Amino acid sequence: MARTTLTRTVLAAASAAALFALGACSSDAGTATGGGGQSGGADDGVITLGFSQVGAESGWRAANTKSIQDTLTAENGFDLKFSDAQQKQENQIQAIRSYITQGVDVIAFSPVVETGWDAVLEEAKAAGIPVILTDRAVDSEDESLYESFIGSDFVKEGQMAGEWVVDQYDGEGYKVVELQGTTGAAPAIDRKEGFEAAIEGSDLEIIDSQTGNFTRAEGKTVMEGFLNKHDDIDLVYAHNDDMGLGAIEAIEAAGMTPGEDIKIVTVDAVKDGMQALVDGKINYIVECNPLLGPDLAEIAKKVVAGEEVEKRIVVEDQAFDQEAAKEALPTREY
Ligand code: GZL
Repeated sequence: MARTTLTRTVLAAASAAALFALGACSSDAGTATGGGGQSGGADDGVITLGFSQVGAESGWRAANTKSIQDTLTAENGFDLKFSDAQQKQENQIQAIRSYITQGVDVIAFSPVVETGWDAVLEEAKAAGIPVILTDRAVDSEDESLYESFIGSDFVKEGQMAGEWVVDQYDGEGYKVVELQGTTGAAPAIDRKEGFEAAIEGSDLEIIDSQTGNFTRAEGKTVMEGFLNKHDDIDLVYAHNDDMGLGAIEAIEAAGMTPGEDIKIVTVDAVKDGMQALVDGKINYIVECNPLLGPDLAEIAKKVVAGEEVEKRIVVEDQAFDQEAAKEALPTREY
């Protein structure tokens, strides 16, 4: 069956020049006033934006960083200040405080975990600096602490993965092990929730679940542990391609054939994952589009201009089986 495609509503602009090509669909969001009534910075016409990135843990993150850096350029009216938090919340909080001290026009970040942000976001609000969330959400009760959240629906991604697994393997008594993303991160929490909801009522059973922190190395190590502990694993559900690729290494080192002896389902659809899918080592991938730069640039410009912005911009995702991956891989942007 060709790829199970939810209608893509985000035109993933390939370059900075495609700002106008945005089409991110908004979910049932209300709209926020841009910048909380800020007069808007950028007196010189240049928007100084401070961005705190999670880290460089995966192929997805590298593609996401490239999209942001390729779009928020001087030619596009931005002075981008970019920091890599190496997957540590304290580094992100430090970076955000630094941007506040510098008096940037806008702050944007992908929160490594959902909790622990209210204090620093209150400081940004007190300084009159609007904040935009990209990729991952915060669990703050106070939605006035940020102008907009641009990112995929991770629960739906988990559901899409689970629905495919049920469709393919229900009735075979499959034993599943789960490689979770970073503990406390929105995609890890939500992809787990969505997958479990989808397999509810089937005869598939999750017999083990542990974080591999979204990295290939940790995914391999955790999978090695699973293989030592269980002799009846039928399928791996990995919250991202990189951990799935690590699992492939562990399965092959154990003398088994990934994609056959042990099936693998992942999320992201970055090039390395899609190649493994074409090669039959992964069986299904749900995409999580990392090209958020154009959406961020558009929302930042609106916020600085004091225009209304959508509180929630949902990046729609698609999914790939092997046939769909063979068709899509040659023209993949990431
Ligand atoms: C998802 C993103 C996740 C990716 C991982 O939007 O936050 O973090 O799925 C990445 O590959 O490390």
